[in-house]
Amino acid sequence: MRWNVDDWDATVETLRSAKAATLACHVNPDGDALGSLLATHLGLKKMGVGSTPTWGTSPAKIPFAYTWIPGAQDIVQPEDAPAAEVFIALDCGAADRLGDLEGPARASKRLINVDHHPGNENFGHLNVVVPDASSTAELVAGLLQDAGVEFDRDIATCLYAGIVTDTGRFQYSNSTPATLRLAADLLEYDVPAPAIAQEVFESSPFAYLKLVGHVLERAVLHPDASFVYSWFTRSDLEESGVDMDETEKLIDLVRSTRDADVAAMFKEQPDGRWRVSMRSKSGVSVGALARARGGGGHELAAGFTAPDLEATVASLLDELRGAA
Ligand SMILES: [Mn+2]
Repeated sequence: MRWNVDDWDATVETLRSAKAATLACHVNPDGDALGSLLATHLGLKKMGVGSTPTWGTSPAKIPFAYTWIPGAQDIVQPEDAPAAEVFIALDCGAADRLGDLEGPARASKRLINVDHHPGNENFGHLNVVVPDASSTAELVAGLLQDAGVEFDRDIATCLYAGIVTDTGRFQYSNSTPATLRLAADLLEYDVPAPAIAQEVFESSPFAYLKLVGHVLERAVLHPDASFVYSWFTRSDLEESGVDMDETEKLIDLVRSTRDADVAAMFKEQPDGRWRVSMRSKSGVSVGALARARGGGGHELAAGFTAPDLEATVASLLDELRGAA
């Protein structure tokens, strides 16, 4: 084990001795959420543990870019998840990221929290929280290895999917030599890396391109704050036929301009509030900006929810101009 985590050995022991476990990643799952969820699930199955993978949105529907991921056929709806003695939360920076499953998670005898988000509240009975890890999948790889699980193509594929997405295809600063060595080891199991790249990064439905068009056309740049943002509404999604689950990467298009260090994407929620995703390329911690607004995340990638778009932009501009 590379990381110095107090609860590591107890977590490995719990994985080895559990009879049954319910597993959940965060709502609106991304590649790391799904990859770490299903790698853990497949690993537990191999150890003979009755494992149920899910997440707390009804219906829990796999995003189109991940329908190929091994273990997807085992995912159950959150209301059908059994009240197992062990509950494993994966890639959840806070307990409320479990959505509808926060209650069942807290009610379980043993709640294990495996995550790499800074500011994680250690909401589990056992906490494997490593902000230096590239991905939750990287932590799951270590836990499964220490639990004696032999990797196979399916497990390696899930782990690789988590790592390649959370590192931005090994481009972000969280990509350490150890991360790349692990990825190389995973490729030894015949992981279909080019096919994963194509499915995850180049498989947009045509309708998605139209939504991208709207979002980019609307983008607003504030050079004095080095800030760029854009937004989309519920009716944009309805008109384009794109699911909220499929909008995770819009922020990456907006952040790609050289004219801003900080980017935000405002996504209108069913209740009319805005889910705000933020990214930073500089010393500005969007994690701090998000936490100050009741959200959370990493220093360079974070999010929060706000009632009003204009007021939120104004308050972000105030802080960013102060920081500039
Ligand atoms: Mn992650």
